[in-house]
Amino acid sequence: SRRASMTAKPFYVTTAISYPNGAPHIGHAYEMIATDAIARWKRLEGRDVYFLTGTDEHGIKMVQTAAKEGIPVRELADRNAGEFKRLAADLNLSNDDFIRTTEQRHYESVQAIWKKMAASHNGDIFQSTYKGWYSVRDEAYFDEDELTEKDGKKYAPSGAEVEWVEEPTFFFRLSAYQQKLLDLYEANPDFIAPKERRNEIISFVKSGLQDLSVSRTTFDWGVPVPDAPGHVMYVWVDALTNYITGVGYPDEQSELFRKFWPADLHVIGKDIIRFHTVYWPAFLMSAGLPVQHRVFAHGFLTVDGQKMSKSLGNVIDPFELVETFGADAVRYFFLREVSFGNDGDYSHEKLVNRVNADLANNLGNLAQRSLSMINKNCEAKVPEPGPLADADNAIIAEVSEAIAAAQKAMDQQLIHEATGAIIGALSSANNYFAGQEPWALKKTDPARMATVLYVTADTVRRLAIPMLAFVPASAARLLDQLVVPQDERTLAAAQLANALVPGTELPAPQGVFARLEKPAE
Ligand code: ME8
Repeated sequence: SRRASMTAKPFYVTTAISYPNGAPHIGHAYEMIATDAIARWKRLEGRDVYFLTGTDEHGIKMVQTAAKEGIPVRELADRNAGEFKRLAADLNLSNDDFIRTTEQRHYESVQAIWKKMAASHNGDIFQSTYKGWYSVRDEAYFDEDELTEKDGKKYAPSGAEVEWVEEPTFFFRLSAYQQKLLDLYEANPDFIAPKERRNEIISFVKSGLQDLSVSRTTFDWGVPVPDAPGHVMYVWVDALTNYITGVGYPDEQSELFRKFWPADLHVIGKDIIRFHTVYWPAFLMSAGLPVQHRVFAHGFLTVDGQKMSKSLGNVIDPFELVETFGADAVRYFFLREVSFGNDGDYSHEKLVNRVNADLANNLGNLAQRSLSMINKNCEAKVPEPGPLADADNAIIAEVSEAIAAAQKAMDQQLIHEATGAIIGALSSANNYFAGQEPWALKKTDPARMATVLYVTADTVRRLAIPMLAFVPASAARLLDQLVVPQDERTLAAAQLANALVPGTELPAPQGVFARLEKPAE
């Protein structure tokens, strides 16, 4: 209700913003799915959620890819940003906004934070000289260890010759933030997750921080540095600032900003933790803005045990995956199969096995068997339960514990544990149903049959509610079959046993989870 949303505690969650220099791959899909599950779970908790995703469109890679394709860089950005938006829709994402860093609102935001950092009391932005090995053909700098040497000359990985270049650029005084960052990690033990990542970052910061070069003069596809013709920002000030642009910055008085900043959670991949847990809090402190609460770094996906790469030809197209298996199957597979925070592996076979075992056989079967018995034997109405037996109370208690365990897991973003807890309870519910043999009770004790069917249907209701976070479309169809009102699709309602109203007329049951066939190679 409106009143609830005005008083509910806000929760702001983001994905990384992806480079649209190519079409999205399953790594991108994975991050979107996991973040969406977290956002949906928080909504089920009753939190007032804002969920942002988007694209990071500036930088030299975009310029180079567009040149290779022979199209203007803006055209490349528009085309691929469109693909990322389409992926979000195909995966049934519940994002509240989609930000593109080429939007006017973002230019205003990045220039504003830059000015704040430049005006900070120790002058965090200053001009100096950036020195490095530069390839004119690649229009990029390379680290010494990326180069090969031949006949006294040095070459980039592309084969282009590099030269030593010194250009005037702006720097950010990151070195001034070492102690402040260490204090931040100390005061906020949950700032970086998983825990091992936290230790890595603390030792990195302890080893000393160098100032960062944050502008370039060698290309112009970026946000112009204020009052410095020829300089564009490079690239992390631009990229990271999307998280505040998305909630209205530089208008710090806007409703969105006041409600949602600082962000509760940035979900990112393990390759960009440093940027999110070192640079970003330092930029925010420099600009006098509150620092985000938490960063969770997920692992990387491989395919059939191998790194995804174009040359191996094993890049999985997430659009094809959704088309073949459906969004809920794809979502469920990644959420259940991969320990969130660890690397994971995709294979068609594992997806089919996992979805068939958990969704079709476990959840689907329980719903289908109980609902079709109700349809045939209870005039298609929620049956009237009699006194509860020990077996009934045991399954009711087990479901309560499973939902509580899932909540505890989701509080730490342990999504695979949360799904595991729900599926475990479903499996027990199947055993309960099989053990009570309601089909046999039909003749011997119809009142007891009604009780078993009631308890089973209510169990399906209670477990379908948390599943809304993971398989939103199918879980909603299940709840529709039980005629559960929209405002009772909350975790609080899931924790109330026996809430199905006896006598409620139910529609004819329909299968919700079809068994998947392994696709032909
Ligand atoms: O890093 N498995 O963009 P990006 C799992 N624009 N996750 C993966 C992955 C894989 N194989 N490959 C990439 C960027 N990712 C920057 C971010 S944020 C202010 C700027 C994840 O398109 C990656 O870790 O390379 C990152 O979180 C996201 O996908 C976008 O990666």
